[in-house]
Amino acid sequence: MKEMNISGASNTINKKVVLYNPQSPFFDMPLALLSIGTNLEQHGYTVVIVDARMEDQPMEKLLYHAKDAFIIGMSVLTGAPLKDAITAAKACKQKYSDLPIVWGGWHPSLFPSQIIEEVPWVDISVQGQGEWTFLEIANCLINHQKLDEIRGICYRKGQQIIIKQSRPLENINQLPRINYDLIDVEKYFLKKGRRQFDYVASIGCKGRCVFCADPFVFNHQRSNYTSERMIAELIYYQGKFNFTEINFQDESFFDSRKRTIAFAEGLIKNGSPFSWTAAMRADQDDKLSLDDFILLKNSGAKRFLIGVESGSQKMLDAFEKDITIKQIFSCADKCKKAPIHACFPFIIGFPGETKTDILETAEMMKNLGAKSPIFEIKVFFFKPYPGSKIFNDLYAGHSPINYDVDYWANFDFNTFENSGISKKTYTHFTRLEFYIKLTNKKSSLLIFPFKLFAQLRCKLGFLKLPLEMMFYKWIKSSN
Ligand code: B12
Repeated sequence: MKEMNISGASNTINKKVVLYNPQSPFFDMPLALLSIGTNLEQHGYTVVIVDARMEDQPMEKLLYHAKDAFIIGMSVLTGAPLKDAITAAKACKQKYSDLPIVWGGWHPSLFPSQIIEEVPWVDISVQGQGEWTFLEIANCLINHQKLDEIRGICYRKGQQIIIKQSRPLENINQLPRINYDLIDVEKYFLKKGRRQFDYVASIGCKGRCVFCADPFVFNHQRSNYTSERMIAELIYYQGKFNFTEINFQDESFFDSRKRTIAFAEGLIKNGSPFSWTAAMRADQDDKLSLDDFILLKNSGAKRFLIGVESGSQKMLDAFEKDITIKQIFSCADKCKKAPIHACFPFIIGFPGETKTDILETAEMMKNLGAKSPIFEIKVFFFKPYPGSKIFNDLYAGHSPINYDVDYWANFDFNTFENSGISKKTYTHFTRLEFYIKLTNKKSSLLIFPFKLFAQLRCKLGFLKLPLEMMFYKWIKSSN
């Protein structure tokens, strides 16, 4: 095990930091690196962000910038991004063996010591919020000091792996306004195919859902921007980047009614200059009246993502989701009346789920889908998620699988393999999702007969022999 040679960070005169965002299939702006990078800039560092998703030759670009950097930071999610981050860290270390490499983000927050044990190219893994921790690491390396005083990190020291005490969540209002010029914003608009700006107004979530890793990573703590800050920043960014919509990346945007309403009123005062989408917990609807929903709509609210997970109250209680089926329908009613588009994701295949629970879920999907053509139903298949309570309960100490770094690098949340559900259930629910979507499509001469079939199928629950589905997909693909 090789301990990092802190004095080996030979380019400290430059104060150049390179931040790397690994490969993944979507083009959301790298908000974590932007926030960490802006904070470093404010403290006199030069920051370069290399986003692998935006480059033709990302590794060449990373190595080019690494040459005169004194530290590299990488943001790592479980799955494909982890796989790419391993390759990138290895390439950097092989070329510049003394260059310290720091990983942060959700995967290193979940597996601090596993990374240091199993990925020899990584020197430090950071747990939880990164802005303050990374700055302290950078200062430490520049000044050739020891890492011992820094909270929320894990690293090698001789033969030992040191895991420091975790860092409580800091108030994000202390952070400077993000400098989006660290990335080429226009390039993201181009890749997305629309002028959609990414922004996050909070960190953490107070929910305790057993299938989510948030309680583990942020320990039920949460910090959010004030509504005044959000309005001032977004109006400034809109003037600068001329976007038409905002994609709020918050785990749960509507935590406080007061903040939500002040934000919406602020946007209306400024002429509702863009549309926006955000994630909502269905119980947050209790705090918001129909008039509030209409106000949100008038401020530009276009689409809410409302996690349902299951149509069985028994399962929702087992997930400790603290949400009732009644609240979900009440929330849907307000979206319909406002009107605001809504997407309702479901998850099939939870441990302990019975046939009755699955049938209740299918019914709920159909009922919600039929409520309004502006509603969308999404189906996912349960996979034990690293760091979640459900994962720990299921596999603590007696799993047949070796959950090493390699396993997590090849982990795919989106496939149904290893999800524990049968091919039959998988097929049934992907077809149901397809037919519900079709019933909500705008009518046209072409769509009309397909819609009729889809409505009938949803009503009867008969999804076998989907010939018209195949025909529809064939027409679409040949257009
Ligand atoms: C935007 C987003 C994405 C973007 C990626 C953004 C990017 N980096 O390029 C895209 C769309 C690509 C994405 C993909 C996926 N995502 Co996603 N995503 C998010 C989302 C909504 C926002 C992330 C964000 O920008 N947050 C704002 C920043 C400021 O917070 P942060 O990311 O936590 O960063 C802080 C710390 O983590 C840390 N940090 C982060 N990076 C670094 C780097 C260094 C060097 C340091 C020191 C610290 C550090 O410091 C930051 C500031 O304090 C989060 C939920 C959330 N609100 O966090 C889910 C989330 C991160 N995603 C998640 C999941 C499950 C996925 C997918 C698996 C979804 C799927 N079904 O495919 C895939 C991942 C893998 C794949 N195959 O590509 C999970 C976590 C998964 C995990 N264990 O890694 C989250 C938490 C959602 C959830 N609650 O389940 N995602």
